[in-house]
Amino acid sequence: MKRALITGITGQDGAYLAKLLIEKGYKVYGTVRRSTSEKFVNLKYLNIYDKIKFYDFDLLELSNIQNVIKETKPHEIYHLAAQSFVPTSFQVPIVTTDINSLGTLRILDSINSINKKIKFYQASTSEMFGKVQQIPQTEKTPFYPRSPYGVSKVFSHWITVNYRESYNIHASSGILFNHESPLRGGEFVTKKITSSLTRIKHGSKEVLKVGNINAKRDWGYAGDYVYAMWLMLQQKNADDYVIATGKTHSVREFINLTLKYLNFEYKWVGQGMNERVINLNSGKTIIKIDKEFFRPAEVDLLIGNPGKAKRKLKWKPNTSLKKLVKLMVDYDVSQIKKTY
Ligand code: NAP
Ligand code: G4F
Repeated sequence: MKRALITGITGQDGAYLAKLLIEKGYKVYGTVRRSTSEKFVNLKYLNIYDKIKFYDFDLLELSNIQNVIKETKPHEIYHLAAQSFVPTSFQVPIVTTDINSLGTLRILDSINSINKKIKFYQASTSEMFGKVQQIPQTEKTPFYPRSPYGVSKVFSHWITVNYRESYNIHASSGILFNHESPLRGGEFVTKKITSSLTRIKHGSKEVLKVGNINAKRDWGYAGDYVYAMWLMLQQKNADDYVIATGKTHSVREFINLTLKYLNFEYKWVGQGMNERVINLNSGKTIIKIDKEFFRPAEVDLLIGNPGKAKRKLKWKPNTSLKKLVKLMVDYDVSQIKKTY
């Protein structure tokens, strides 16, 4: 039986990847940071909580990382744990760097000293392209990160390449563009939009406040993207791959798709910071722009070219943005119905 260790199993990707690996017959071990609040909602939602063995784990603690690797003896490590929210990285840049950059190095160095045969997946990101130097972005596009998060991930990306080349470790980086799902964290823009507009549709009086609605992202579905992670570790040679849809849409377009799917009759009015969305049935403002959600430096446009992954991994995205919005809103509606 193959054994996989997933760091960050309580997050969005960790849940979908654990489900995929369990279906493939793996024994799955998951790392969890202790906290007082419930962490296992995603795993319980996917009905896999009972099938995973959990280990207390923090990326800041080298001996803890080494002990978990020694105890679980994994064939594959999927390193997904990170401080993954870009705005928070501006607030806590040093902690973000310790977790994301040194955390990755701690795992790679542990692999190098404990068992070089363990295959390693690094969760790299399109945020590394930042102020993009090429459109669309490929594995060869130079990085120009625009946040402490992006910078921290450039380090973890290159240290993965370095351990592969220096020590012959099967270490691959997936440069994944934004991917979303019903299990996406609530502060990321897609989930914030679908959950808030769903609540408003069901009677909430709240106003959805957003930042830069002109930013464009290449959004895919997390369920499709975790399959690419697994494929990377099944290749003879480790390598780096862009995983993306090849299409880009603005936050405004994402809002429009959600409003339409929820059957709102609505109108955008005003300009710039005063732009807002009016619900034509109630006459009320339901979406506003708020400067609180703008970033010190923005990534204006991301669009990836997944050509290499298509050719070498035979991977392709299967979920359109419209379908993704439907998946997310349907889940949000089901949660509201469950509550009442
Ligand atoms: P996520 O939902 O934010 O999950 C992050 C996970 O990391 C959580 O399980 C979290 O645990 C854990 N974690 C955070 N700090 C830790 C620490 N100090 N020690 C141990 N665990 C820690 O992220 P995701 O969307 O699933 O993304 C997975 C990975 O892919 C991340 O590395 C992210 O940066 C990267 N990525 C994501 C995207 C995307 O669009 N989703 C795109 C490219 C790359 P808690 O539950 O305790 O917080
Ligand atoms: O959903 P976001 O917070 O995701 P962001 O910053 O692109 O980062 C995500 O994707 C990366 C891959 O490129 C991952 F590496 C990273 O871990 C994370 O998963 O913001 C998307 C865009 C930004 O341009 C932001 O300025 O939406 C814009 N935005 C506009 N209003 C907002 C809001 N973002 C958030 N979170 N909240 C808003 O109200």
